[in-house]
Amino acid sequence: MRQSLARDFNDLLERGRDRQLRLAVTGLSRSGKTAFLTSLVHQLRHAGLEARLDLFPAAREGRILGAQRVAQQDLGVPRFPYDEAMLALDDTPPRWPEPTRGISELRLSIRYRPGKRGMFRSETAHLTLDLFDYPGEWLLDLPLLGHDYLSWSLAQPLATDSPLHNERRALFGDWLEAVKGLDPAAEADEASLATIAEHYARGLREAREAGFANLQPGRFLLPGELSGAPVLQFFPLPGLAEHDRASLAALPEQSVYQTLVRRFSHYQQHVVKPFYREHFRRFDRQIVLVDVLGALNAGPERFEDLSHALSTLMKSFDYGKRSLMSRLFAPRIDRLAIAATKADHVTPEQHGNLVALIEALLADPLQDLRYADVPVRAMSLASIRATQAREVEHQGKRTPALRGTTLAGEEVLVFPGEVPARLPDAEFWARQGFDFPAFRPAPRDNGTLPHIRLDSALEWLLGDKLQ
Ligand SMILES: Nc1nc2c(ncn2[C@@H]2O[C@H](COP(=O)(O)OP(=O)(O)O)[C@@H](O)[C@H]2O)c(=O)[nH]1
Ligand SMILES: [Mg+2]
Repeated sequence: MRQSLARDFNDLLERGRDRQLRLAVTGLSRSGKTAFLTSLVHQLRHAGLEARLDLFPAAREGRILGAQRVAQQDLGVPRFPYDEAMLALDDTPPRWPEPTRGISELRLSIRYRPGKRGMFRSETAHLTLDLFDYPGEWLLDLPLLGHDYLSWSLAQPLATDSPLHNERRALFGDWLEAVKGLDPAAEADEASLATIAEHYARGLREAREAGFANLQPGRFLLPGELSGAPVLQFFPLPGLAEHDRASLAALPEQSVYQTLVRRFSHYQQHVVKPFYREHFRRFDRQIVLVDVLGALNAGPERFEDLSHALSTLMKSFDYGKRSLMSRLFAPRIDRLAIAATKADHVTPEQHGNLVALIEALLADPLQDLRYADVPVRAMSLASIRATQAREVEHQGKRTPALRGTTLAGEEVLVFPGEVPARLPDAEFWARQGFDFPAFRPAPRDNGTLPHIRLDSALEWLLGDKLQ
């Protein structure tokens, strides 16, 4: 009661006055962050004009008067390359924006007329929206903060030789070969550690190319100025066990094991922590983007891998009281969205299943979030719709299909398959009922970027701030 009174009072004070919102757009690499941010900025800039945002009342009611990019607060962080992204999308033929290699941010000033309930009905107000884009590779390092070297090493997929990881193992062949002969107790040899670490980094890069998600350490994939530094020269040691902890701890300083322990902890302290302290601390809202369909398309091992990567990632965000991140940095996220991206890869009647599937995939973190009383919504969307829904006659029946242009420029009409509403089981994979090509974005012919339910995401993330 008291709390809600306080909230009403705050609302009253805030209304008609400038508001501010910091939104973090997070997701693993290739999950669709750049496309989402580009479309979000684009739609807001065209809201109230030609943008189609029926599920975003502030826009539908014509209360958004404009959105402009303004100078951001942190001058040391690159600006989100919105213009470059739009240029790519407007190219002939249209291209997807280039992947971004680092962190970036963008500040939008949104001018709007408060809703009917506002006290200052006729006045206009501003919402300053700070948007943050983090490389998926760096986010992957978050879970690493909850480990020490031994527990991290044991948690890595190749720590044991389970057949679950056969495809991954094939990509790490050189590393597995090289690390096999390495004795944790032997004296560390700088050059050989560097070589083995390079094999490991190459395995990670190839695994990323092959669609794997659970890839640590993330900086090995985007080393930037750390390229070649010893802090990036460690890797897990297969064949260790928790019950070796005491004997491993007793190994001499110069041993392979102790050297890797030092590098791991240096990486935690000097690479991962500063990133979160400086860039990842104070945002109010977060959207987590997940390419569920891409993982379905890639098969069972990749799907399982995504599931694992997401649950560890979400555990480290963990918005409840006990979480690692809240203990370290006390974030105050008051609202969260979890979105299955690229929904235009499946026919519209599958979208309900897609939401059910992402809820199943994130069941544990969703439960924790609800327990922590953080409002959260799962949805499916396409930031930039590249296909059109059609119906075709098939054996006398009308069935749904998608029309689009492949990256190679071929026009196709496809039925990509049914999305399971639950986590796919062996039977689903045996049927292999899922397949779609990547599509080229459609030319927008001076219109706004087509999307699916981006307006619904905007409403969930910003709607209340534009009341
Ligand atoms: N069809 C379709 N493809 C998308 C969409 N969003 C992203 N993609 C594809 O996914 C790729 C990766 O997206 P991007 O936004 O760069 O991912 P990021 O690494 O998370 O920033 C793009 O190059 C597109 O091929 C979408 O809404 N529809
Ligand atoms: Mg990106």
